[in-house]
Amino acid sequence: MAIIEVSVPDIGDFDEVTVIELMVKPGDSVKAEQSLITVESDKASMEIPSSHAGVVKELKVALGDKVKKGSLILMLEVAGDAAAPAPAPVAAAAAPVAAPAAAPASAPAVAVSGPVEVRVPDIGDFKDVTVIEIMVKASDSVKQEQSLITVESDKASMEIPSSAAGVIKELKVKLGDKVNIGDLLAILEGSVTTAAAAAPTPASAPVPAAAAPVAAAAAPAAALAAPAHIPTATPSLGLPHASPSVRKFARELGVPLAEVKGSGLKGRITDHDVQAFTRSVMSGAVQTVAAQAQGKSAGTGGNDGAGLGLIPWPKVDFAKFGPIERKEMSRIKKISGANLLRNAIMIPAVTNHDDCDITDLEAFRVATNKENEKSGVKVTMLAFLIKACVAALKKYPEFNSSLDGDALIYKQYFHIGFAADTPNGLMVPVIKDADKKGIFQISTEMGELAKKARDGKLSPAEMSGASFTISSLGGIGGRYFTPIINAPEVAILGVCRSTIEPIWDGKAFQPRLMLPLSLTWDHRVIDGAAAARFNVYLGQILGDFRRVLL
Ligand code: CAO
Repeated sequence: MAIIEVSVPDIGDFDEVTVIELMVKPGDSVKAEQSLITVESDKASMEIPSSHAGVVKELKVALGDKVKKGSLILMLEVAGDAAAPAPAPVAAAAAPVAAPAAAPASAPAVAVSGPVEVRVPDIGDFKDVTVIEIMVKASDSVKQEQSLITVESDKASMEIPSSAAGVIKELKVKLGDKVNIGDLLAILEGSVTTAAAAAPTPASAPVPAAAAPVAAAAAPAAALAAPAHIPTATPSLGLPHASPSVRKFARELGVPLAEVKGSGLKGRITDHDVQAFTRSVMSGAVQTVAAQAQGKSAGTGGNDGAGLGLIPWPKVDFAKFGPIERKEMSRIKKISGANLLRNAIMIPAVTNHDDCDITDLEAFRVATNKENEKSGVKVTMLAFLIKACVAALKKYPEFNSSLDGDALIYKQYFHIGFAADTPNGLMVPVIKDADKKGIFQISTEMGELAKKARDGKLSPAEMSGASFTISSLGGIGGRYFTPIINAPEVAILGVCRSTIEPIWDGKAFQPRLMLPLSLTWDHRVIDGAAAARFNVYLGQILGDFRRVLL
């Protein structure tokens, strides 16, 4: 083991840069080339990597410190004696960095008129850097050396300035584009002033890259790719203050950096800030602007319907009309409400109503329950409905499918959800593999799941995986209703209270027990005729279960 010093390597023309981020702390194990600190000039930020692998013993810089080539960053404990000459600065071993060329601001300017191409200047070893910010737009007047875009490699970001003054006629890059030396950025027009070295050319002839006012990166190390430094007066607009690695981290997580509050020096966003933001979003404490906008358009956030182009939700001072009490909705109601609204809005749903004769089935159910009184298991109508639906789903498989883009996923399992009314709101437990279970087992499981639902003890697994859902209001009453499909399912069966009806048998009216069915289906997947057939078949089975055997 040996202790070595890790110092700032050659960072080219960067005279003094500010330490804006400490990426390691004492006790951390670091790999060779791992970034240790981020430093920043007025136009660029860069990460300084470790020259060796080892364990950080002591940090020798603090946030806000000014450092330059040779400044001690930290003491590192490294294995073996390869690094035995501990005090020797390791800058040489550290990847060298770009040496910016002389800023051309000093170059004499010449005035020309006509279109001029602005191209990516010599940015040293930077290849395929990504455009992460566009600071100007067509018809903007720009000064010579005004920053036009920001590009980013995996370790550094830099602003690319205009090589000339003029009015932007056309921008030739967009966010996310990869650019290289010589790529066309913009076409300027009007009275264009450009550096004398950069002979202004018509649009057809590119401005020579050499003339562009940026750094000529001298060193090849990709790990410490240093940004070109161009001292211009225009500040960076709008881009959140964060190092390239933090920006990359945020991109990977899909975190909108502009919404993250930085806790670092001068409000700089650190990776901890990104993590904390992600945690807040996941816990529901914070909503991203995009989610808010989406929520609004789905009516879950602002509820103003603006996203759908609707007039705003009415805001009424109810207290003006009489006494009121405001009560927060339960968490389950809020969650199910958001889901129901999305499903109601997004699914072109149609509901078919029908009645089926369950006179014999109900007689059978009552007799079965009588016979099995002692077993403690009560056979319910809903259990028969589940079995009948499984038979209908087998016959009409598109009802047991889900949309996946332009394709349909046909499920070969039959997991049936059933809506359960609970004090906290609507829940949908799922009977898994209902095709493989008998009426007794289904009745027992339903009883257990319904109790768990009421007690708020259903696990997420017990509520997921349904391929079709039944919502039964039979125990309560009503005639028909229009249930909302439980996406990504494509159909749902609503059942209401059965009543004795006079049914014409061809000779006379007979008192029959009729069960009202309401089948809602997704018209993107199912046609009206198929829905009618499904209901008819379901009714036939409920009328005579022997048909399942046919
Ligand atoms: N017609 C007539 N009577 C019916 C019936 C029907 N379709 N369905 C059930 N019944 C009767 C039962 O026979 C039982 O009568 P007895 O007490 O005399 O035996 C009574 O109604 C109560 O049944 P139940 O509710 O205990 O059992 P279930 O299987 O019908 O329902 C469950 C269980 C969990 C689905 C139910 O309790 C429930 O929560 N239903 C509400 C579902 C809901 O909210 N849907 C709307 C969703 S959309 O907002």
